[in-house]
Order: sequence, then C-alpha cells, then structure tokens
Amino acid sequence: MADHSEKHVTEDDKATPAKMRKLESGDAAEARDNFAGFKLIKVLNENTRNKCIFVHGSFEGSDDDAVVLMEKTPFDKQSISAMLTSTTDLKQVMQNDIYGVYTSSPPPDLNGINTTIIYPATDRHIMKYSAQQIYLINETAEEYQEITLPFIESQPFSLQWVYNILDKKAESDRIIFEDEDTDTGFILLPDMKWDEKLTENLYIIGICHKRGIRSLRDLGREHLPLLNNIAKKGKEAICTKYGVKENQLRVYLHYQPSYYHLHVHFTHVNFDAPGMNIGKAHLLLDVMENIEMQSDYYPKKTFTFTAKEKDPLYLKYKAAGKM
Ligand code: G7M
Repeated sequence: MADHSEKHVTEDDKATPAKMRKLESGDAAEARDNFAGFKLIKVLNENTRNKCIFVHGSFEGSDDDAVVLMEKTPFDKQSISAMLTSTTDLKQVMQNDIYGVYTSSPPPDLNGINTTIIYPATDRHIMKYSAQQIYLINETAEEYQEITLPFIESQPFSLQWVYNILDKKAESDRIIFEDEDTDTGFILLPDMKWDEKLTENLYIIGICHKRGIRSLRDLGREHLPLLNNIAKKGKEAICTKYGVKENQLRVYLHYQPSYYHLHVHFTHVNFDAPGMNIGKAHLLLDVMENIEMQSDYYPKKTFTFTAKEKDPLYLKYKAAGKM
C-alpha cells in the first residue's frame, strides 16, 4: 500500500503564492478577536432547521478567500436560569390577551455562536460549503481503482491539519485521550464542529497514528486490532470524561471521507449530526464484523455514496460516462 504520509498540495491550494506559504508552514493561523474588515462576498448555503449559515468572504488587506461557518448552539440547561434575569433585554413583538411574543437578547457569554473560520480557503472549501444538487454514485472495486484512487492521489484535501494534531503542533490542549502505539494507536479529540459545551451534540474524532490508510476501502483483517482499539478505548475515554455511556455513542466512518487519513467519528445518539446519513456513514462495529467475515470485504465492495454536483470526484465519474 502506498504511503500517503507526505504532504500533498492540491491545485486549489496553489491558487496564490500567499496560500502556498501559509499551507506549507504547517503552523496554525493566528487567532482573531473580531470580524473587523471582513467583506462578505456570498452566502454559500444556509439551513434554517440546523440554524447554520456558510459564507464566503475576505479579510481587509488580503487577496485570500475566507469561508466562515456559523451555527447557533443548543440551549444549555445549566445556564438557563442565568439567562432569565434582568441581564436579558426583551423587545416586544406583539401582545394579544395573555400571549406576549418577544425578541430576547441574552448577554453575549450566554449567547455564543459556534464559528469556524477557514482562512485562507481554497476553491475546494468554497465548493464544499456551497449549496448544490446531490447525486448517488455506485463505485465498484474496479471503478475505485480506475477513477477514485487516481483522483485521491492527484488532489486530496490537504492533510496538514491531521498531521498537526498527530505531531502535537495544533490542538494538543484539546486531546482527550492518546494511545501512542504506531500500529494501533490514535488521538481522540473534539471535532472542530463541537464547542464542547453540551454532551447532547457531542462530536469527537479518533485519528489513527498510522499513516497511509486512506479510508474504509483500504481496510482488511490486519487493521482489526487498530479498529478494536479505537472502538474500545475511544468509548471508555469519552465515558470517563463526559459521562456519555457506550450505548449512547454512535461510532462510524465516512465513505467518501473529506480527508483520506483514517479517522472515526463519535457522536451522541440524540444528535442529528451532519454526515450521519445512509450513503455516508458506516458503523464501526458493522465494519469490524464485515471484515471478520471476509477480510477483503471493503476492497471488493461496491460502495454507494453521495456527491455534490461540483465535487471533482462526481465530475470524474461524469466524464467517465458513469453518471
Ligand atoms: O468526512 P470526514 O470523515 O473526512 O470528516 C472529517 C471530520 O474532521 C469532520 O467532522 C470535520 O469537522 C473534522 N475536522 C476537519 N478539520 C479541518 C478539523 C480540524 O482542523 N480540527 C478538528 N478537531 N476537526 C476537524
């Protein structure tokens, strides 16, 4: 199996020299205090049900693109009494008999919005977060070899953020658990989508130390000790730190993943997490059972997965006359 540990710089990453410099450094970008000088270019997508919005913009004095992901967070039962005090301003919208409707403005510290800034963002980030028609692709083992694998090898999303975590260059203060074994070890930490405030929307990822396992497609019997280890120790560590029991955790892998370095998703069973749908999520226990029954189950399987209309992989399948 090819080793993918070296850093890939995609064509999109190469868009400007500034982007190259920042992406090659491997350092985390500087923290920002506010959105001063931010110019909104376009709302890429919004979802009223999930109360999130994704926008494309830029920061003053920079030619680089930025993608900002904002999501209103669930209510915290612990802080609701602090919210129902004189510190929360009420503006009346209407009153009818005993029914009063208001817009309330709680103090900022009780009213945070989970915000991710991707900067500098590549064209692929802008595409990834744009509203698009979705299609299903059936990928046979042969099509994986002929279309998907060459695509992954030619332009994966940069794995720099993954290597920063594994090398303790970023997010090391957020590590929940680590097993350092080079074959079966992994790092467990909050997914960037989770603000760690409430366990109701708990979202944690386990990233394996071993490099070169791109996805589910690469898994066989030799990986069972790694998968068992992530399943067992990951769940134990989450239970110890957050009190969420094993039978309240959904543990799965994505196919296709966005990032081709093996990682496992842990989410709270009550949470309707993005990317949990059929055509994307594969339960880790099912994966292990399938491999136990047949070691080359995943290399041989026909996968059905969802892809967006501007996704370069979808375009490859279309160009090959498969769509
Ligand atoms: O779809 P895929 O299985 O590749 O999911 C990758 C996961 O990694 C997503 O749930 C992302 O939210 C998460 N993620 C992506 N980035 C860039 C980061 C990051 O820099 N830090 C953390 N903690 N999670 C990330």
